[in-house]
Amino acid sequence: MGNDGTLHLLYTCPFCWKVRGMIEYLKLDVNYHGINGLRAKKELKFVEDWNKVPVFTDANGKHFVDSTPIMKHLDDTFNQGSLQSGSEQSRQDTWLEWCDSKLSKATIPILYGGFFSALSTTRRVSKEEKFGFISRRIYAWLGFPIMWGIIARSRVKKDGRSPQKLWHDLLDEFTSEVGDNAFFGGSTPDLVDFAAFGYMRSISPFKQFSHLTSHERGMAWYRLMMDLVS
Ligand SMILES: N[C@@H](CCC(=O)N[C@@H](CS)C(=O)NCC(=O)O)C(=O)O
Repeated sequence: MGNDGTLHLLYTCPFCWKVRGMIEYLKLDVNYHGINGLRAKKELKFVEDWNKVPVFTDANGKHFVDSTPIMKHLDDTFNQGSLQSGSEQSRQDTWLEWCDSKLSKATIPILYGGFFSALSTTRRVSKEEKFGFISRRIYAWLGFPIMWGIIARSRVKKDGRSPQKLWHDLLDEFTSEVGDNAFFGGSTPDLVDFAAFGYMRSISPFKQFSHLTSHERGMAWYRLMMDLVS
């Protein structure tokens, strides 16, 4: 365990990336424990009534679940809640909800929405994640038809836009709310910046990130965020 706690995660999970950005920004000493996604229920049975990642366990062994509440907890505990105090509360709540409902739904279409992109994503995920010998093979064979054939295709069809257009529209919406400021939070980032950043960053290990890099304003904000965590 790191001095500040442990994060159970999947390395390619967008919700986990939200929390990871905060951990890096706050320079916390947190141990990352990658789970086997096909055994999530079993691996997370130490938490009551919850079988999703991320799960944060603090230095006293107390568990925290759900990415946005975990981010708030980290900010309260290690940062005097300052990522939650700058902006008007209702604006921040509205946009946190926007990130969790809109950006979260855009990750699967861009990664799995096309036949070849789904194939390459599945291959990449099976390399990045901590699968066992058998589950890596199960994932490689079953992950692709499920993610592409069932989940992503129906989402893309329902939305009607190409996954790239969807991301560009969302980045237009987000960056116009950022306006002339550097960040959503103003001259410094707030919780919303870290939530949006996590979703966008979760695409970065994949080749489909190139569809996002053509969004100039989105990338200018993204680079500023990157500077804060690296
Ligand atoms: N609302 C949760 C969603 C987390 C979530 O859906 N995580 C996925 C991985 S990307 C998961 O653990 N799925 C495992 C399962 O549902 O069994 C959060 O923001 O943390």
